[in-house]
Amino acid sequence: MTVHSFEEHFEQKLDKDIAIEPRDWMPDTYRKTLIRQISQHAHSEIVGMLPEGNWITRAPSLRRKAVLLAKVQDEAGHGLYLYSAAETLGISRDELYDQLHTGKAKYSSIFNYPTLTWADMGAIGWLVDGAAIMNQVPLCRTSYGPYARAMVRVCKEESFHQRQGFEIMLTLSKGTEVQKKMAQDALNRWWWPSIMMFGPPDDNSPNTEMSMRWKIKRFTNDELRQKFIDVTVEQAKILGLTIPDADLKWNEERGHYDYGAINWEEFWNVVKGNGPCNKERLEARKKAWENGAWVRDAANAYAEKRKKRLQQQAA
Ligand code: BYC
Repeated sequence: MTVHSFEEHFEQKLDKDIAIEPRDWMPDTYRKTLIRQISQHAHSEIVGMLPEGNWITRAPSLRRKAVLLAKVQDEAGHGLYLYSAAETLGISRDELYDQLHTGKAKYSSIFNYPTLTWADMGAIGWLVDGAAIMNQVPLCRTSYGPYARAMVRVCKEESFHQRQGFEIMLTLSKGTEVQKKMAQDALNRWWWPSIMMFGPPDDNSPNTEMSMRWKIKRFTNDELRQKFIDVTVEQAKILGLTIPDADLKWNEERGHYDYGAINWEEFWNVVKGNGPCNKERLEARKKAWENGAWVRDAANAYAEKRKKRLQQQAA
């Protein structure tokens, strides 16, 4: 096949919604943008363990502790599926971690905010995992096979995460005055960062156009943000909590909620590394990497020894 026919074959697969697989020919820029998106997604899962991990020892009951522990473990698993999917594109795990540790690769802005009270566990599950589901369900149909397949399992687990968060919020909002206040305070702090998670507005999103054409993204940032707001406003009504946006209003003509101006300056500031917890999060990941050196060394030594034994047996 000529380069031209390779390209044609790739385009035909995209047109027919046939998944692109690791051994298929793909444009270099398609490979690069996938590595960028999948690895940033993986880093987000792993860094995302930190804000909630902060509350495992202080969960208010054994049941809450067990549920939170399971959720945080799920996130480690999501990171592993995603790193494995990125590796199928020809980048090593070491390189991926290095990009995170040197600040070359991004991770989601949302995980640079602190978790101040137990209600934050509710708000994260309800809003952050809710936003993640909205973004990730369409990714089950993303054009790259290994990424799409990883997303199927991730989304199943995310729905449990969202429900456990909503249940915490429901319990608090139906509890004492103090508990209700805690829930409202958590909603006030997490609402805007959650709607920023979907990324910059479409007219300022350099990657969207190409990613939509390649069917990596199935919806634009603003489309997903609107869907999330429409669904979540109704859920807030069930909780009896108030979304902290004075301009939030149902628009009959559009069939959607209108919402107030997003502080994009805050978003870019966090993305650039200047959010409340950026330094702390990166330090924690680097420390975990350094402290894990002996495990990697031991695993390598064992693998080496086993290889030698097998070679001796075969000789
Ligand atoms: N934070 O052209 P754009 C989760 C960057 S959920 C930081 O629109 P794209 C979890 C973007 O990378 C969170 N950076 O980009 C939930 C780009 O910079 P580069 C993870 C952001 O890729 C609960 C630049 O801004 N989910 O893991 O077309 C518990 C311009 O943006 C953000 C995913 O990663 C942000 N929020 O669209 C635990 C989902 N937004 O790379 C864990 C998969 C944008 O050019 N990813 N930037 O230097 C996606 O769907 C897309 O990558 C995005 C951004 C919608 C996030």
